[in-house]
Amino acid sequence: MPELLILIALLVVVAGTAAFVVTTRRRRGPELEPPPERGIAPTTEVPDTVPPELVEEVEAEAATEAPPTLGAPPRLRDRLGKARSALGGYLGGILGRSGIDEETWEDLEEALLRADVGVATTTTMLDHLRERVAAEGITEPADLLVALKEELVAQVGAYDTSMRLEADEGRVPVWLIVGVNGAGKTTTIGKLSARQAAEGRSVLVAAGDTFRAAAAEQLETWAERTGADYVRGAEGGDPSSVIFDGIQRAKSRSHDLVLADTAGRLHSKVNLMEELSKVRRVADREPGQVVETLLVIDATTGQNGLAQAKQFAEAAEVTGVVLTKLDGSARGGIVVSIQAELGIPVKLAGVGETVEDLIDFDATEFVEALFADD
Ligand SMILES: Nc1nc2c(ncn2[C@@H]2O[C@H](COP(=O)(O)OP(=O)(O)O)[C@@H](O)[C@H]2O)c(=O)[nH]1
Ligand SMILES: [Mg+2]
Repeated sequence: MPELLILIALLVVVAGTAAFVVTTRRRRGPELEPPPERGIAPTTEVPDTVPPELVEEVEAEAATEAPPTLGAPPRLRDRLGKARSALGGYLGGILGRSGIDEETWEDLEEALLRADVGVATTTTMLDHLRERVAAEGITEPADLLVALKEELVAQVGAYDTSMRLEADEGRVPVWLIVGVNGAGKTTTIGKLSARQAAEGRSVLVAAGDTFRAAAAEQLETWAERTGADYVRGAEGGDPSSVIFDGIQRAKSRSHDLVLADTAGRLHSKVNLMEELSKVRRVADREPGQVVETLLVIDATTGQNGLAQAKQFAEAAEVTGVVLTKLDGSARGGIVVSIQAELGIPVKLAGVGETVEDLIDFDATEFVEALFADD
């Protein structure tokens, strides 16, 4: 009976499609699931005969129920309060003079050091600026500041700040997040996870900080909030295994990206840097591939952050820095010295504690924000 066969075939196709839809929805996590009572999208639900006022109502309601999107990121200059005031006073003094003299150079040096640019980088930059002033015949303090801005932008902007998302065929891209305790690793993972979800990627976060159970719980909360898949291990467990488990799960569920948290300190006597090297090796093993190793540095730790960066860069092949707490009492100049001395680009800046408070680092915007006088 051909009719019966066709009917059976149709039923199989319909059931298959329904099962596929159900599983894909599950994978997106509970937060992104549409409310159960509505079922289908409101635009298809509205019959042609519904009066226009009602259509508007339905659509307006639907808009508020849409999957979570991220608001616009804050502007750096609105958050960089302390960093600006560190420079501000000195720059005012320099501009107030009728020409460029030794005192001007001393003030500039003091301003850069106070802004946390660091001795080595400040010296190099000012030497270069002096040459330029001589060569270009700059005599006005205002022109000197313009030249200084240009030097800073050139120094800070000489790096590729893009984030890699592609891995080799069949491998899962991993972003490994490293840094000392309290720097803002877990918070940054939450922000990154939200951003990736908003861009349409499915993310798995792996709780590689097994030092405290609370750390895994904090990450779990972020995962739930941002609709990410999540893997954790036992407290005091092996961080490499947790991350490797996460990668395998991400592979089997076809996630687009693994964000791996790590500890800033350890239970065992194993050296933190040795442990991180191991974590990186394991995470880079098939099916995983570490495409970014992001070092999170608390900008308020000033030049101390530079010392940390040196250590981590040796252990974990750091590809970029996330500079957090630029909204706090940070003075910002650490950006310049990290890049100048280590050649590692600052790729992202944390400017607050909420999910939106992460911005792509941009050299021109940063320097303009530092010098802004409103
Ligand atoms: N003001 C501010 N606080 C931050 C920022 N990033 C993280 N924090 C806070 O710093 C503290 C430590 O962050 P956490 O992510 O737990 O650090 P972790 O130990 O490196 O994982 C928390 O209270 C965060 O809310 C930021 O960009 N600005
Ligand atoms: Mg943490």
